[in-house]
Order: sequence, then C-alpha cells, then structure tokens
Amino acid sequence: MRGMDPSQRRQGDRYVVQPTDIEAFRRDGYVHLRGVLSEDEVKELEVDYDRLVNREIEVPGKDYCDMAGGYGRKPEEFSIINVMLPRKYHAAWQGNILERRAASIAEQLQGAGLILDYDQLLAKRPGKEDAVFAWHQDMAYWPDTPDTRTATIWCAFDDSDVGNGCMRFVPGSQKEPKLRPHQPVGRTREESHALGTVVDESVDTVHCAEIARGDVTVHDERVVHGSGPNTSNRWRRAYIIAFRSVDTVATERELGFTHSHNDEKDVLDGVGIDGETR
Ligand SMILES: O=C(O)CCC(=O)C(=O)O
Repeated sequence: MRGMDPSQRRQGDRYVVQPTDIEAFRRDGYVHLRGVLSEDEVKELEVDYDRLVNREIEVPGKDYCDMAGGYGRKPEEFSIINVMLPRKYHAAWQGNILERRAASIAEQLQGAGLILDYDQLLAKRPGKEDAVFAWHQDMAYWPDTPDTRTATIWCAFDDSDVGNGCMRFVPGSQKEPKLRPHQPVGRTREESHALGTVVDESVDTVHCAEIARGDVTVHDERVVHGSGPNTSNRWRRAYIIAFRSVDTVATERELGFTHSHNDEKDVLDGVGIDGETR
C-alpha cells in the first residue's frame, strides 16, 4: 500500500492508515496523514467553521477564548481564537465527514473502544507574534485514568507551515517515563487556561509539521507539542477532534470534566502542575 494516493485512501467514511503510518505514530508520538479531507469536503465544513470563529454561531463564556492569553482583549483582538466543543454548540456538525474519518483513523492507530471525547477549533489570526501555543503534553491537562490511549486528529483548514504557526512536536517524548512538569502560562489557570512545559532545543529534537489543507496530524496523549507564532499574512485554522477510550470518557464525565472551559471542574486540583505524580 506504500505510495497510495490520498484519494484512494479516502474510502467513504474510512481513511486507510498504512502500516508505515502506525510505525511512525508509535515511534514519534504523532503521524502526518495526507488528504484526509478532499478540497470539496474542507470547503463545505469551512463555512460553519468561519461562522463559529466569527461568533455568528454563539459559543458561550470561556468556550470562546484566546489561547495566547490576551487578558482583557476584545474577541476581535484575540490572537489564537479557541472554540471549545463546536459540535455541542452547532449540533448540525455531529456526524460530519471529519468526525467519521477521524473515528476510523483513531481505531486503526489505537485499537477498538475509542469514542469522541471533545472537539475544538484553533484559529490563529495573521500577523500575530504572540499566537504561540506553549509546549505541553495533553495528559497534563487531563485527569489520570487507567486507559490513556488517545488519538487527537488535528486537521489543517489552511496550509500550515512555520510562517503561520504550524504544529511542532518533540518526537519520541511520549516514551519519557514521567510527564514533564507543567506550569500555568498566565498568572492563574482561571485567567489563562494554557499550561506550558520546557523544551530545550539544544537537547530536544523538534519536528515542524508543515502540512497542507485537508491533511491531518494525529498525536497521542504524551507527546510534547506546541506551535509557533503566526508571522505571515495568512490565517492558520485547525479543526481538532480527540478520541479516548469509552472508560476514560466515562470517568472524566463522572468527575464533571467535559473539556468545556466553563466546567467548574475544568481545572482539576493537582492536574498539570506536578510532573512527578505520573
Ligand atoms: O493548534 C495548536 O497550535 C495546538 C493544538 C494542540 O496543542 C492540540 O490539539 O493538542
């Protein structure tokens, strides 16, 4: 199947993941898959994507926020517009083509028994030096559960490169025995949701994941990743869908954790600060 064209890999709701992709995902903690959505499929979804980002579809409270921090900024000044849980606020998206293909990718990479845990839009405005997504491991944000398998599908709605702030990964970091220590990026988690950890580029290898519109990267729950500023005159829009195990999602919900930034339990005691605990 080596060299299979993306149009052949899209088979209805399924996207064919090849053995070399599975190897890369296990080795690096992430993998780049080309052409998961066709141009026509992106075009159809981006109409509502832009309505969500422009607040023509209402997204309440902190589920519409600036992941760059930006205390006291007006929405039109946000550098990284973050829309949490778009499928909750725009039910017409439930079951859309990206959700269906992403589910098939998650199963091929991580095995059976995963369900959609949350979705998210992250849109970096053009010309924003501070549109930096701090280095982090996703597990630092989440409660600990016995089955941590995760496949986070990050779909580019614009060609994504170093100029507009593409994703960057520290390949292999998912194999480190403990989570790296994380600290709030702002003064408190309530003020800014983001957590950050340290990457030393003289020691850590960094891959810049330059990918085309309609491509995805898929990452797991422990790989260190983040993204740089948008110094270009282009947007960098991403549509993200994360799959986790049925049991993990049930445990999260029992704890009152839905990935909404409006949850009372959004910031869990002890989570994300102390790398020694896991
Ligand atoms: O879009 C970005 O720059 C960061 C996204 C991310 O960290 C994630 O999806 O886990």
